Amino acid sequence: MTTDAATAGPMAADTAGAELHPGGATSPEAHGSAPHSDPAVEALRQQILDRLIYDVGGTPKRASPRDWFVALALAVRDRVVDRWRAANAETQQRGDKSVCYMSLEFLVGRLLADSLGNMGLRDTARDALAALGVDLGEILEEEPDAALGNGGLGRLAACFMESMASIGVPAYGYGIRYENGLFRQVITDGTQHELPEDWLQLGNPWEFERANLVYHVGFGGHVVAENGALVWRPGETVRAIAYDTPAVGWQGHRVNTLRLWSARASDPLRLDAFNHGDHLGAQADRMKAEAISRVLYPGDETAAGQELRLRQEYFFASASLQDILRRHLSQYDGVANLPEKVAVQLNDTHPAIAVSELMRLLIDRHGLEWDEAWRITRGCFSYTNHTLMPEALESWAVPLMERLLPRNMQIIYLINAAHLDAVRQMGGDDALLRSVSLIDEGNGRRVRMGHLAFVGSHHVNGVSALHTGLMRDTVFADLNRVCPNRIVNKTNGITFRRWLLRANPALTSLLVDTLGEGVQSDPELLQGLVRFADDAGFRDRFAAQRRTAKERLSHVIADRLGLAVNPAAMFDVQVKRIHEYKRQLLNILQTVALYNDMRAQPTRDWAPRVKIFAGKAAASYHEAKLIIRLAHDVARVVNNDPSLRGQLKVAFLPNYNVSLAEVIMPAADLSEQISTAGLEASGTGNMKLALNGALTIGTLDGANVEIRERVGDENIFIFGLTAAEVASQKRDGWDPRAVVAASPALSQVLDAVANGVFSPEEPGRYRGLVDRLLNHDNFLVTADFDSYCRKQEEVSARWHQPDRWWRSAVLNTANVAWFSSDRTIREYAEEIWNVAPR
Ligand code: 26V
Repeated sequence: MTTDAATAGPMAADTAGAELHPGGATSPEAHGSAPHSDPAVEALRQQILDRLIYDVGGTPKRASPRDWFVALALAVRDRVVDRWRAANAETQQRGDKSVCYMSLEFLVGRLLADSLGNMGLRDTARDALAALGVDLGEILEEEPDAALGNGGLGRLAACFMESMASIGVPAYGYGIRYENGLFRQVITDGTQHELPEDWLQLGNPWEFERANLVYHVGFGGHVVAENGALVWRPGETVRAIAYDTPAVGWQGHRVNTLRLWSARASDPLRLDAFNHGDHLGAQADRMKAEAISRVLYPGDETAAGQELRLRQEYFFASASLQDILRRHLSQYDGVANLPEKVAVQLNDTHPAIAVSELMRLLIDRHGLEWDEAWRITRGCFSYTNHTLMPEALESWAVPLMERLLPRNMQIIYLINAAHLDAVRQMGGDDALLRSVSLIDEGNGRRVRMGHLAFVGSHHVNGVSALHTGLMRDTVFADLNRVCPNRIVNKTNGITFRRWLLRANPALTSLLVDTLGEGVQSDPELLQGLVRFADDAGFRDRFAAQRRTAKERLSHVIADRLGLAVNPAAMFDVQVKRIHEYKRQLLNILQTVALYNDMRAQPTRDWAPRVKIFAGKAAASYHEAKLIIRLAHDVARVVNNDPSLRGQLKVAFLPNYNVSLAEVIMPAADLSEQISTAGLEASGTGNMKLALNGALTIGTLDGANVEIRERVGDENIFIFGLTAAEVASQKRDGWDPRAVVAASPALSQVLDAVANGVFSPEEPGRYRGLVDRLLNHDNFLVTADFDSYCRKQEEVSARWHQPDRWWRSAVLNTANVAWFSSDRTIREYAEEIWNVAPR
């Protein structure tokens, strides 16, 4: 094993070519293209050619766009590697503290444009490729998205990796290298189907396989007493192999490491069985082991699915901690100073088993006493909570934990005993003890992973001010009482490099022209736009740049849906995972109400709108899939009704992912952030849309609250019940039928939906959906409907006053600099990690 993987070991594919051709440079004549006069362009052109010939094995004449993509990515990677080695060497030599961001999800998207942009190579690459007769824009489209995440939580981890590198926080991201990331969504007749996303099929030029960086992770077996010590004898061992991807910061300032684990069987082939003709059985162990890194979020409907998920969590937690300890001990004599050198952030409870695993490694492998191990463990960990929804709070059945992780289960019991003793000493009664226990006794005995993460951490954070307040007051109220001051807030952020500079080059060039180059590095300079909000000429330029983005999105809509939309219409956008609490249904029902109104008053001066939806539903989430179906059914009717004269269109774009988001965010006029108040922990799409100049229509939920504080009440459209009102209405009981009866518009909409106006071929398709609203309406769709529709009318009225609309839009862009993930990371670094950015 090496001391530091980024500075040692063979670099797999990329050095293979160099060995064949140590001289490196190829003569331009050999490939029939002339040298470029700009030396920087010429150097990159040469490097791309070398990579194409010696690594891809292609020739310029016959190279496919994919070949050029790989050649360019490898050429860029070479330059990144130099910075990477330098950054790692410096951190090690100075003994700086570093961050380990443990996350089962990293929703990275594409890396080429990001690396080029951050390395300042975008124009050079464009010219170098042009000299080879290749178009950079086309090449960028060749890269598949790395979709190793479900939604906001995974994308946050990716933004944080970019920000940590940009502001100079030494960091490793630890996760799993899933062979199949998030499924590809295909819609046929309005129904979602899930297809595997095979992002690694053609290889991945960004990663380095560290064949020499391997850890063993055990499962099952027994704990036995040997010479007075407890020893775990696992029944099965899986190998974890590291794959490293460089994470490049702004202007190549620092390069960190995303280290993802791939699972391999310890004993890939039972040769005896194979030779006896059992060809499949001989490989069964291999299949079982490798299933661990096969798919992101395996379906957990079945017991087998749940077990696989727990195996994933433990596999990556154990491998990552073994790696952290190995790196630490290569530099220091012991583990006593681990908390001074590493901060380990648990991204949600998915890595929470790391708490007991670090205890196990410190005690069983490194011979520490319990108290010292606990001091180190609590000194290292901190935990971020991303949802308070009860059905999303992770817990594992005790019998499963005992069978799969017997030693960890013993340690969890011991942690719990010490924790409950302390609470008892504080005078805690039985009710308090039951509520703060790591074991839920009421529910067939389950380990509460949120409690384990909370107790094992020095800080616990929520992701917006409102959400953190709700953590203190609701789900974690009792733990907060016994561990006061542990909960802190860290409002989420987004990386402006990806979500403004790269996604919206038209707007960025206007910002640079107006505010200077500095705005690219320092988002606080966006404040300077405030004084341009009342400048009609500037507002026109702002609207014109956004028009470019809207035309681009119109083309995507035409290509993918065969639907013509008017780029001059208001683009009203709701893009995010499909979930009942996010209330896409509320938006669709308002669309139907608007449709009814437009037909009833055809001569009114309607604000033309395109309702744009995108998002995936979990494969087994039937209600969410039905909402997708309804959106399509409504779209079919609305889009084909000539009486609307094109004033309303509905577009559901399939397969929402990071790359599609990069096209949508710059083109949105209206940002729909309409979750039931109290249920959206933060939201980050809300920040991306506001930054690009969309006005928000939203509830006082998650980070919307803080967006309003910054952009000002007159530049955001807030409606609906507050979190406190939602809680009291639920507590007091309420009757959705009475609410519907009191709203003629809603009654009409629900009648139409329930009676098959949008599904004439199956009139009863939405009967159940409407019945659920009338009988339960758990997400208060009916309760907020009228308030939402009134707010939408205000939105339309504002659209009719372009001066006011664009003034508000400019003020949104001007005032959201605080939502940069650089700010978020600085706060974590200072208040949680105690790491100094440099
Ligand atoms: C998952 C599930 C799955 C089971 C059914 C209910 C349910 C409800 C919520 C979730 C979300 C799990 C964690 C998550 O992704 N949270 C998101 O984290 C983002 C980054 O902090 C934040 O912006 C989003 O508001 C939050 O939903």
